[in-house]
Amino acid sequence: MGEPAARATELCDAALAGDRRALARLLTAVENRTAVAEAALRRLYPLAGRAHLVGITGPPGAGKSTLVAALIAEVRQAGRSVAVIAVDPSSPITGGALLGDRVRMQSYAGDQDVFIRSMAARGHAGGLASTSGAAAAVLDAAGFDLIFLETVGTGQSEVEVAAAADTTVVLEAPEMGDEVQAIKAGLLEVADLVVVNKGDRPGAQRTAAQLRAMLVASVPRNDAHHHPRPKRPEVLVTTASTGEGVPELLAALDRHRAAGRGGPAEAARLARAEHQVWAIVSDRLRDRLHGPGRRAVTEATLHEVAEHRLDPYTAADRLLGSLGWRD
Ligand SMILES: Nc1nc2c(ncn2[C@@H]2O[C@H](COP(=O)(O)OP(=O)(O)O)[C@@H](O)[C@H]2O)c(=O)[nH]1
Ligand SMILES: [Mg+2]
Repeated sequence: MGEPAARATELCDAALAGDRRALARLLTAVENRTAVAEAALRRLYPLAGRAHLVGITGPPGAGKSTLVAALIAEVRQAGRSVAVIAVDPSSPITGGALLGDRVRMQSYAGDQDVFIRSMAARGHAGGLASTSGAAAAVLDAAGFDLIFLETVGTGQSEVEVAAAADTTVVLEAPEMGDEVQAIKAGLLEVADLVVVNKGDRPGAQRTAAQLRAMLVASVPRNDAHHHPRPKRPEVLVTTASTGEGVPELLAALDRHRAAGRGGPAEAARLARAEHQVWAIVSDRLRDRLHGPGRRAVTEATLHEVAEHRLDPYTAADRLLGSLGWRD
């Protein structure tokens, strides 16, 4: 057994036995896409598939982190375990700016059934989705009942991360201005549940009513991941800072999960699997084509395309041919 495989076995054994430091190290390996991570995922993936993966996205400041904290409290009260992956460079959930959040999170310091991890939104296109998908698989294998993926709904890749979950929650806050209204349309398409947070603010109920009207007007359709979304999303109102509406939100998440068996959630899982496998296939192809012995030919071919001396289809055939691939 090679060095990375041995290290992976050691970390996996410890993480599965409940060692949270080993779990954190595995997630670091996943984030850095190391050989240890790959070996660990080969081992852990068959153990995953039981957790409910919930994406929470929305504009910055809508209250995602505060809501996640409130959901953690609710989930723990029900005796269930929960992990959070915050894919948000500005997320206060573990490292950041907002003292209130940090204080709230700290009350879980000794709780084995709460695990919080922030993840940098970096890497190549699709990298974020495959990294967070792999991180979710590790946490799933470690036995967490619920996994929340908090992403800021401004970039396409962040939205995709949340949309690849079993259940996608899009958070809005009342009267956030025109700029946010523009984001809204795109975000709503990926929503299984829409939550208007800051229910204590004036206009929350009106915003919820407007959103319900928008959703009635829009024809349900499949999103970028080809998830069938035949059901119009429910619109709920929460006040994350007091916990109001949070039990109802958790109940709605559970309902969506229960209703999704054999339906949209299955399709979401298939789309996620496809995305993960294709990301690995394309990484491997790229590595091979730029590896020793092939790099010069690959680069020369790319230059020919850039200079319009070769068309991209012929170039692709030639590169695949150089790997011995013929159809
Ligand atoms: N009034 C009110 N403020 C809230 C509520 N939820 C969050 N906030 C505040 O809104 C700000 C942004 O919250 P945060 O959770 O960091 O938003 P995120 O950027 O979406 O993660 C913070 O000052 C929170 O305390 C709420 O329900 N009501
Ligand atoms: Mg946040």
